[in-house]
Amino acid sequence: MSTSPTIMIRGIAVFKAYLSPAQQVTLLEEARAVQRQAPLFSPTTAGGKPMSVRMTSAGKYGWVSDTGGYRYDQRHPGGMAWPAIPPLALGIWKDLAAAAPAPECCLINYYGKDARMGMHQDRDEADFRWPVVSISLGDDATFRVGREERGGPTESLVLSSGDVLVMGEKARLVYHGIDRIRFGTSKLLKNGGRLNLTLRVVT
Ligand code: MD6
Ligand code: FE
Repeated sequence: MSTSPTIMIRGIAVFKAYLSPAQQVTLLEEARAVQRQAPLFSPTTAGGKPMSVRMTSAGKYGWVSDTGGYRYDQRHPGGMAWPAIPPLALGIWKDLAAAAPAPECCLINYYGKDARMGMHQDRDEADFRWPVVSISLGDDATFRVGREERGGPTESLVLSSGDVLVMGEKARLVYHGIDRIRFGTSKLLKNGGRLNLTLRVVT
């Protein structure tokens, strides 16, 4: 595994093709095992609209969003505790976030054909000294990056299966989102689409 970024974009370190095709298959199997225990669900925004992305989590905390607002919770909406974080994802965290404590959440987002994610900041965690590590599997997606304030010019890059990015330090609170996915560009997921795993320290 390489440890110097392929590119930096607004302080975000991007590691293209960090995972080999075989590692991508392993991580996908680990993510599927999480989904069997903690099925993907469709969160609603605090305003009550369904999000186009389906989600689940692994680790001590998972991210949930419903009409009561969004928060980290120790239970899946179905009432069960979250499964353990996939081992391959933990290994990536140890490589790329070596100075940080162990991650407490691995959020898994699934994007079908028309899913996207609006521009947002990740700021529900207690300590912004620790980075968010993000792993992409499956179809290509356009990742958009702004600045620490809403609005203004943005830059974008295409994330492909096996790419990893680290959003930390000065980039920890930049706005970012997923414009759209390029459905069918990868054969990794049998029915197409994209999985994104993000690892964080929550408390
Ligand atoms: C995604 N990623 O790639 C959405 N957040 O599907 C995120 O929202 C994200 O990639 C924080 C840090 C890295 C990320
Ligand atoms: Fe995010």
